Amino acid sequence: MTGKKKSVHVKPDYDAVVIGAGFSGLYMLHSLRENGYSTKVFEKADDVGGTWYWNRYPGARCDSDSVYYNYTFSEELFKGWTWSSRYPEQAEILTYLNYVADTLHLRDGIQFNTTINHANYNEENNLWRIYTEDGDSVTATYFITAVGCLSASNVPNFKGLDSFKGNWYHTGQWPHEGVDFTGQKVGVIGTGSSGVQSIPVIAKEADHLTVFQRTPQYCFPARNHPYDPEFVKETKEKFSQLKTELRESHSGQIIKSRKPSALDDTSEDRNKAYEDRWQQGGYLFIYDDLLINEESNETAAEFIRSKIAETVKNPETAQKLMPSYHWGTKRQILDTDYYETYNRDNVSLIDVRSNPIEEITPNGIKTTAGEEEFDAIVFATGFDGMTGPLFRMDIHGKDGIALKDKWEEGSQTRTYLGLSTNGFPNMFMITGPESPSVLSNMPISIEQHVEWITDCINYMQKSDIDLIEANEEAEKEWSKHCRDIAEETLYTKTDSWYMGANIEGKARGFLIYLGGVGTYRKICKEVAENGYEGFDLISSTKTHSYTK
Ligand code: NA7
Repeated sequence: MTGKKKSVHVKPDYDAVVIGAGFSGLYMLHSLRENGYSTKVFEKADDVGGTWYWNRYPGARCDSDSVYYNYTFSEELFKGWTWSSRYPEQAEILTYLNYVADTLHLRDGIQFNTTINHANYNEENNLWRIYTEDGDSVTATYFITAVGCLSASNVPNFKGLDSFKGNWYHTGQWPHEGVDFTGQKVGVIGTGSSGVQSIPVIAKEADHLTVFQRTPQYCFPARNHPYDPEFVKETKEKFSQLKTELRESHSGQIIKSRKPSALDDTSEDRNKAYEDRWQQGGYLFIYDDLLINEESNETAAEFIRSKIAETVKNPETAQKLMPSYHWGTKRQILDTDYYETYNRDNVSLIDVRSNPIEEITPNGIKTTAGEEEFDAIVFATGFDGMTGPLFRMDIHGKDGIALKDKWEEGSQTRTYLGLSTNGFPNMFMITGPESPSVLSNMPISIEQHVEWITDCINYMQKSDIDLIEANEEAEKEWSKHCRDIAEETLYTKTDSWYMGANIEGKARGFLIYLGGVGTYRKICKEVAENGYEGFDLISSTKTHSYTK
């Protein structure tokens, strides 16, 4: 729908304000600048990097193949960088993002050390006012969130945490100077990706490590290895082809040799295929129906359980480590020596499902099985995913409605394409809820959003449109579509942060579009080609500072 509206003409401080200077914010800044828009980025940290700035815990590394885990919008950038290995460590990825920021001269557009704690849409002026924690504010026509999906750390509200006399850390806010656990008794709570990556490394250093596990995980070996220079050379040579393949693929990665169903193979052939992948390392995507068909899924689950039994020497510990939920319906984890770590004399495992944590005491952690003393506690307890980082910014749209209230009322997050939400005009979310986001290769999904948003703003400027707002009906349909697809899979049968289930009181619902990166790209493209179908577009005579 296109309409007209009267608004008071106030020139904003910036065309666009972007929050966050990780993968999303850096490219958004570059793209808007390239198109002539005055843009300001606010970043809480003192440098670029986002997720890769904060997550410095021991063992932190990428679990996407690094040659796909980078920007593809610039051939020059792509060819100017060489990854050392298949799954590089956090420090290397952070260096990559610094390389991008420096090559594209982005730093002068970013205000570091600045937390945004409020953003307010002013209907009369059709402007966003964005407030810093210090009380300063700026105005912008477009408000763009590039805050990542996993940036709001979750430290569970354990009784007595304040009384703990030792040091405690959350994996997502790790001290820059590192932590030396030598000679210490350490407790790690949580066995998601962060716990599984850090546990083997901490175990080597600590005097004793106790792992507090609530849900056991299906881990698959990463078998990280340095890249063969010939492979790197070939990858660079076929840049254009690779870029197209990644963008049109299902998950934003190149995944080889899939078969339709695990049940089409004999159990011998299937186990051989699983065994080959186990030896080779990487994700267990061998059959297309693993996340759809319970029987197929169980074949993968059972294979990993058999590997746990084979690897972990103490049968009682092995039993505790065996998951029973549907394989792959929580975040899949690639590990390095995770199960092997439980064979060490200095590592023990407490199942907090049977023996819940009662409180943190001055000296350690007390479960229903007793108290254990620690010098340090590591919370590998994850994040308030997807919506958490947005809620922490206290965003208010039309009629002063808070995004949190909108999404929590009726217990439902609702977006149109994961890019926009009704009642919040001229606000765009990069990798927002109900887009492919965390179930895709993030940089590829980020690029698609950044390019779509830039095209949309260009369209608005050229067509003299001042305001774009997701239509309520289109939003309802999109949300329903996302949920309908999710219901066809096994994902919704498991409590996970994909479902908002890890945070007490959080609205439940599957927060990711599962139709695939390539399909999603096509849908977004068609929406744009059809004059931004599903959005209300409003124009007035307002002047703007478009400079190209
Ligand atoms: P995750 O995947 O959310 O893992 C958090 C872990 O912490 C998980 O094992 C949780 O158990 C556990 N947890 C959370 N709260 C508690 C309490 N109260 N008591 C005991 N255990 C608890 O976060 P990660 O940081 O590991 O990974 C997140 C993403 O970051 C990952 O996908 C990577 O992309 C990087 P649960 O399974 O909920 O029972």
